[in-house]
Amino acid sequence: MLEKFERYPLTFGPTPIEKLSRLSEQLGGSVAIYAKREDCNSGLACGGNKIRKLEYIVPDAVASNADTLVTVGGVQSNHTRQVAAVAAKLGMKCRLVQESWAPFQDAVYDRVGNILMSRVMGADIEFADAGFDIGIRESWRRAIADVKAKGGKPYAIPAGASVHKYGGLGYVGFAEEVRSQEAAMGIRFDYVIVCTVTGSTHAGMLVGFAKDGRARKVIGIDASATPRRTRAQVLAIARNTAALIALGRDIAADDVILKETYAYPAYGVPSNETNEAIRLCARTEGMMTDPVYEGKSMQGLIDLVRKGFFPAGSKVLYAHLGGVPAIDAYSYFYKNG
Ligand code: 5PA
Repeated sequence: MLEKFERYPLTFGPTPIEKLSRLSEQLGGSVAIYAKREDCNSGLACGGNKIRKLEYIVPDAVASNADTLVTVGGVQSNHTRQVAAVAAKLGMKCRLVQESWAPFQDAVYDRVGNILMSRVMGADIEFADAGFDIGIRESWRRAIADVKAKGGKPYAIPAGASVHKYGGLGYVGFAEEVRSQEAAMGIRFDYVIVCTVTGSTHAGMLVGFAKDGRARKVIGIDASATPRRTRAQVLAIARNTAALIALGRDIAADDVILKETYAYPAYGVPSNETNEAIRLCARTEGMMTDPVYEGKSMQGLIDLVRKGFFPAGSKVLYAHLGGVPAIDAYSYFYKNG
């Protein structure tokens, strides 16, 4: 599906699929849960889903002769950290705008985790006084203009690398990779669980799995708490990506399956249930998830299993998209484990 697109390798290769036997047993044993470890996909500053997306964006950045990658996210954005790592690897500069997306302040929220790494990797960081929003950001536009005004050549990467013409391609590749792993393992996954915020991870998967009729088996767990906008953005990116790769099939609004009830109390703030899910996964599998994204999709997965959403005998693939560095900025929640 992606043969005609240039890919700049930034990952180690196909990510491992691991069976989560103890978690599956703990949840009753009738559903087999597996994890695809996108959190272990690269040596670039802990990796994560943006590295897979950026493999299809970097060739365009290099071809444009840019000298500075410019992007935006929250203070503890995983995306901005991954862009900083890619810029370092390419020998480019990096300009990051960090907005106040999460209505939350642990003691050293703006010092540890992702932002710490971005600083160490040499990114030029500015804070902007704006709340959560998955759309095109004014602060980002200003930063791009500022780089230009100072004689630099910016390459613009939107929030989450999502609303970019090639933003959906990386996760089309994920679906292709899963298909070949399924063939090697002699199994077929009935569902894929994905955390959804800016939308291109879900959108790419949806397009990739549409090829074998599984678009609606991709279950997005909203962590944005603005699900109407997230749903619309997933659909727009999926349609754009389907056209780009000449999928030969329309993507319908109903193809976007998004569970909207796990993002409370707000983007960037874990609920008690999120934290219980993080602990259960950590204590049964030694697999860490974060309070902003993957902890919420883990919460959704656990709740859906407990509710009987997946028929007995189902094989469910949880896409672990990374994000663990942010947990350092939430130490207050976990001071007793
Ligand atoms: C993020 C996003 P999408 O934005 O592609 O929907 O992915 C959601 C997601 N899991 C899931 C992790 C660990 C993520 O980091 N992170 C954003 C960031 O700024 O870090 C783009 C929001």
